[in-house]
Amino acid sequence: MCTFVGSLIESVMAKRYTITAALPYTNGPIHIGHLAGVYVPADIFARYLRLKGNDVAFMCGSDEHGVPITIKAKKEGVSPQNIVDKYHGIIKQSFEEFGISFDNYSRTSAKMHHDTASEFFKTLYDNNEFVEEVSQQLYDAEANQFLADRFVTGTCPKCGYEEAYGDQCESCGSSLNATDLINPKSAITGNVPTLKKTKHWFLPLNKYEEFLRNWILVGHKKDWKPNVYGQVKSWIDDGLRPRAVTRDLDWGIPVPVEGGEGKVLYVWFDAPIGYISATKEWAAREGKNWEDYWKDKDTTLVHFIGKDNIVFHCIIFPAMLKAEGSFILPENVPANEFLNLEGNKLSTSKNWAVWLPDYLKDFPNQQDVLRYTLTANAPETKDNDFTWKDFQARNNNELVAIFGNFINRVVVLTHKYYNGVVPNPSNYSQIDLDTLAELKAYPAVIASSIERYRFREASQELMNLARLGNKYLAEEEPWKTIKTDEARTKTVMYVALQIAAALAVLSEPFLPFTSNKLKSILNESGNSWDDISNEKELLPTNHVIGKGELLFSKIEDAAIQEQLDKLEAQKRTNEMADKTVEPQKDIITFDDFTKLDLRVGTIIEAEKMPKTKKLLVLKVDTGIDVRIIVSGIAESFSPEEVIGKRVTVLVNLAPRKLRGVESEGMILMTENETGNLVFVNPDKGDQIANGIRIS
Ligand code: B3M
Ligand code: ZN
Repeated sequence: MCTFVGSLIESVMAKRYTITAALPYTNGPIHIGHLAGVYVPADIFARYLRLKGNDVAFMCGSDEHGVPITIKAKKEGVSPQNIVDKYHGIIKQSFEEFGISFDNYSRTSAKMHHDTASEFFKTLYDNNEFVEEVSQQLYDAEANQFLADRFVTGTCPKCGYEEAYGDQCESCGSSLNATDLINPKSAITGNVPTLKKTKHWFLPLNKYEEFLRNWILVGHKKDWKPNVYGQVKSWIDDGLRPRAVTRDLDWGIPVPVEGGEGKVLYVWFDAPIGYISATKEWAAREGKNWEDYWKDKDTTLVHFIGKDNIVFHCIIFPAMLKAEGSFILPENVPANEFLNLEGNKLSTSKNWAVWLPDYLKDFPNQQDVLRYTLTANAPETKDNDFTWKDFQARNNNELVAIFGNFINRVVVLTHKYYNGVVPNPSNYSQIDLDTLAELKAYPAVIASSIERYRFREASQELMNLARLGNKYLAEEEPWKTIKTDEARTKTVMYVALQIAAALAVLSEPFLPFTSNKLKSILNESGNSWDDISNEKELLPTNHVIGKGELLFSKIEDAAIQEQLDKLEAQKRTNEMADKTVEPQKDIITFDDFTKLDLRVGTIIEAEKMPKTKKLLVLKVDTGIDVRIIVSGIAESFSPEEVIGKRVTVLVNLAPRKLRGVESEGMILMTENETGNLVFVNPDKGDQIANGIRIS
């Protein structure tokens, strides 16, 4: 009877969820920014919902159209298909190895997707939901190409950022039309574009303003993240305008209506439909009905994305779904902010990133360490920084020292005292009762954080449970009581084993590899999330646990230094690439040049100019005389450092007074690759006498 009611309640409570994670562009591998912003939180959410017995479709796939792919293909001199095939494989495999539990990872070049997106477009077209318009669009005559989206950059009319794209400003997040850009420039040739007439289909977003206002601004004021809500509000308050959903390109999904020849769907029209096609593909494979996941109002749809995708998921895609008419709308769009790396913005083009395939190679079998670090430090409410030192500290001080240490103690002692058999507890003391009560509260605490998309908080609660275990053992000291009170020791070990078993279940969304390992160590995988709060014994007396094995291992300084060195080398490469060589000055005559009297000299004395930061007063032997030269190098050199230095001196520069000291000449300086000042001194300077002329 009891079981019957229990399972009835459960089946009533189980819900259907469609969880989507932004489709990555297939123009490069996945990096930690993508993981922290989208895929790790989405995976935690999906795994948690499955553990709670819900029906979950967790969908993703490669975004294979759009300008980033075309640009990458042009750069590498291969076809776009070639690029997407390469990166689709790399991305899919690294997600799998990292334990992102997509139910389907599809791709937008799949026939199923082309058909689904075409059909979607046609439905809207047939229902007269588009406005067809011939308008002037930016055109690059040299490249013979209309310039939209990332083919054109220019100044954002909203915030003044100079590198805004034709469809979006990544600085302020505004969604733009290419013709909005101030000083547009072709990303292909660098030319200033001209205007040329072309026909396109526009989705009249203005028509949906009222609906969006009511649905989001009124309906989701309380439950959407403030960063998402705020962005949406500012766009709606600004007024929405019709938006072209077709493009004059040859890479993409052909526009399936009359007059659409030579045109393709805008990538942001087709990409979100990719969530639907991925679901269709999966449902066909699993014998399910895809429409249950997209058209049943009892299904909860949640989009996980990064903050630069908010407009597309909160305004454009919902307007498309609404226009189509038969689809549900997202219940939430928990977009994250950005993750930086060691203080600098992540950048694919500057190779400033930790790439997932590299991580998996450099830290084999340590997926959970990165998952944990990215969660504990997730950019949920503001941009955050990933540092290798923090990564090391999270591992060594939390995963190893708290979680791993607790499990290790429990397992080792259980083997030592009871040959791995769970002992029989006797009378509980107050601390046992309190500890068990605290344990039972954890599933609800962690669940509540996850359900409110607070994954950092949830991960810290999980760690707090391990802390509870450690504290309990430290206070009850079974290693001492074993000599004096066997019954007490049994009770303590029994309670500690229950905590270990709870950790095996509750860690699964965050640390799936660890959870599996722990379940096999404890020889128990049948407990559910809700069992922990119920009366069920998670590890009953006489259950035999498995062999011990370390869950985590310390990460040494050398491994961290290796990563830091890699980044340092990259930084230098970028600095060199960034250095723009100044243009040549106006031509001078030979006579002009011979006016300069340059001599080799030696600095023989040096002191700081009082009350200045920049100036050193140098006494220089020029071979002609010994004279005073005031030089602005004090921020780069101490007086001691420069004494004895061979230098090049412009000796016939008109003397001038600096802070009351007359300076007779100038020391020639330049900058090295890291931007530090260095002396221009004669090669083999030690063999050249002071006073020798340089000409
Ligand atoms: N391809 C990801 C990005 O902006 C973009 C997401 C599509 S989700 C439908 O990098
Ligand atoms: Zn802007």
